[in-house]
Amino acid sequence: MESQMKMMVVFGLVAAVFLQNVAAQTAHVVGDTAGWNVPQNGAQQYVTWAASQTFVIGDSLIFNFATNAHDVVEVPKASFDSCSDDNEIGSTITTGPANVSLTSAGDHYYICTVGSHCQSGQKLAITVSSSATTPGTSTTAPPPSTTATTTPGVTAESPNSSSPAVRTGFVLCLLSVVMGFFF
Ligand SMILES: [Cu+2]
Repeated sequence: MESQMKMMVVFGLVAAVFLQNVAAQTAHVVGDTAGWNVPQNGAQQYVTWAASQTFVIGDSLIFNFATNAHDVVEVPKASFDSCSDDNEIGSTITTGPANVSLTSAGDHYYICTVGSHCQSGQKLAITVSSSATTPGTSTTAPPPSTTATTTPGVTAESPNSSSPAVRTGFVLCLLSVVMGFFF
């Protein structure tokens, strides 16, 4: 009975770590409750929405719309500005709701090509950053400074690549302490 409790504690710790990593990926519901539609108040609606979000590689966009009423097409900036589907990136998504994964950093532009929806403001521009620049990890960067002072070139890389490894190491250490304590 007691050993079951111990196992529960260990599994709980492992689960907590996994959840922490999963939580780093965010599904952004485009337009929130308004969904992916012709905005009531023009293009500013999606500009305002995008400004309220932080997009990171690994996140996803969820476009909520009725199939065939709208579509989603990623286009280059020039096409976004002119509401044309020239040089379309990938394929047109016509089935809603649609889940679009953000797999590369930089600016991404999405429009609806149905009727004059884009001209009426159904267009979305977002900027995706690499996961290394998330606020949560950058604030914990100082520790590497002890070794970084002599190797400036390596400084930029070490927080990015080592933070998951450091976390894993910490957890393994914690687990071994817990295991040693209980068993
Ligand atoms: Cu539309």
